[in-house]
Amino acid sequence: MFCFQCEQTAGGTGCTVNGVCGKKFDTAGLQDELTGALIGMSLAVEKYGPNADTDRLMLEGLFTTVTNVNFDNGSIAELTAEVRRATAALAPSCSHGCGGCGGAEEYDMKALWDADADIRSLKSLILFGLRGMAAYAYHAYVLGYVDRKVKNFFYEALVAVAKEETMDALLPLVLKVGEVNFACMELLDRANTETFGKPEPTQVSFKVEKGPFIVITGHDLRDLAMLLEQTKDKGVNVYTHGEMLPANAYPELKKYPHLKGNFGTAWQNQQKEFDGIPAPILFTTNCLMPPRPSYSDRVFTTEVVSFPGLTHIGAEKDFTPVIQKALELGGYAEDKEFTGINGGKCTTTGFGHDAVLSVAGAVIDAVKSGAVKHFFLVGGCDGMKPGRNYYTEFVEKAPKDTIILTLACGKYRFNDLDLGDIGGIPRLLDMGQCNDAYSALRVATALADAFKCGVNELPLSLVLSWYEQKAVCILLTLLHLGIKNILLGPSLPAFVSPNVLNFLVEHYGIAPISTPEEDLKKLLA
Ligand code: SF4
Ligand code: SF3
Repeated sequence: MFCFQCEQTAGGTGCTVNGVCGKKFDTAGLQDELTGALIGMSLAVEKYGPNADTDRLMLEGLFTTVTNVNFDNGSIAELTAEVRRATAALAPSCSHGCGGCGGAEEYDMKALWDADADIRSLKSLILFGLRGMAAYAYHAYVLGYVDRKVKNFFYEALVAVAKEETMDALLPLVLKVGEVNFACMELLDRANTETFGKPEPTQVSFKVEKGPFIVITGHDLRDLAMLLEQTKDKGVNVYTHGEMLPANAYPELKKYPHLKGNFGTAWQNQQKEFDGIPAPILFTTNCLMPPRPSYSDRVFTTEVVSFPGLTHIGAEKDFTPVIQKALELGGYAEDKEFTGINGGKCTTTGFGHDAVLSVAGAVIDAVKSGAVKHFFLVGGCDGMKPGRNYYTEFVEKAPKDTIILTLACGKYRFNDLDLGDIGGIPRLLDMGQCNDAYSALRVATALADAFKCGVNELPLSLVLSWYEQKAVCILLTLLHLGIKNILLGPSLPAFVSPNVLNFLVEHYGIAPISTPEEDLKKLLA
């Protein structure tokens, strides 16, 4: 196997025996085969045009290969077979006479992994960015939202992965992934806010009340909505986990009184946190870690998430087995207090672009009067590396006249800290999930307009953490928008070759994080 798509890749270069994430070598092979089949399907679509089946399979297929989503060989092989059937259906007769290839050869992923370092790097940036973007497009799609430009770009970019062999051809496409991902995040923002209302600043407790409960994790708000509806009046409470936390701020979700709060912290702590809780856990997206035997009978998956031996809730979305499990386990006998990693008992979320821009006047005045000196966007994915404490320290050490915007699961490093406020504006503003990077960009653009300058001229610095492929597409969006001097950690991606890195440093001033003290000094200079 070869896989180097995430930050915890073996030795910082690539997983070759089994994945550090728990993905087995045969599963990696099947994911490569699936990706090769999707590229083949794109080549056929180039000739014959897409249809509803190929559109859906493109999103499901790419999303399935995102880190910590699908470990189940059976479901991956079945999806690949579906992709092949859809491809064949595009062109019943082909030049080879095989009748099953849609007139296009599947792509052998070995050609990518063995390519020249720079070509491999650029193609990986495109492919991994597409995988992350597919997850966002998928969440919008299940809510009935599709953007033609986004939808068609998946095919176009995968064709380029198969056909283009020069840096000149691939480099613009890398940035185009960022451009299209901006449209995709905008689409998902619209899908979420038009369906569930505009997020409102909401305090979220970490306490678990006595009685049966369900923990739901991942990014899919629609799954949470359906679970809340099905658990209504059943005496079962629901707690968010991980990237589901911001769901507590959406009016159409928080209206359910049995959506009680948030359990646990970021994904990498799940094996410890889920062990021993008297409740089932439902995974709607990444990040699933191989469950320990001590709690695997309580873990359920849905959508493209799958793990051998776990109960999967299919498209009919009947959550009865999860609800039954919650009733059977019964929850805690008494209310139980939990805390965030710094000992805080609650957090506040819901500072999406509408909430922040509704107080834009106050924010602008605070900057003009000097009460607010600088904004930091400290966000992204969390992960295992001990060096990720950097982000906690950075936020703790940021001067009191600075505001921290945050998003995605990296915020669990500091979202229970009480940072106080500046003239009524909270110093820590949780904008939501990783896809809500869209909100951060909307706010940054609005501030730039108000101060009649570019985003790079604002007193704003981006200090990002990455782990999986959604972070890749977001980073590409930031580059597409011309945002400079981003600090990235805890380590730089293995799939960025030295030449490509030089390009990013020269044109965008990207740099690795160093120490909180040094970085703060540099950014505030
Ligand atoms: Fe390794 Fe990450 Fe790939 Fe898993 S997803 S196999 S940890 S590089
Ligand atoms: Fe976290 Fe997995 Fe990336 Fe949506 S849940 S940010 S790591």
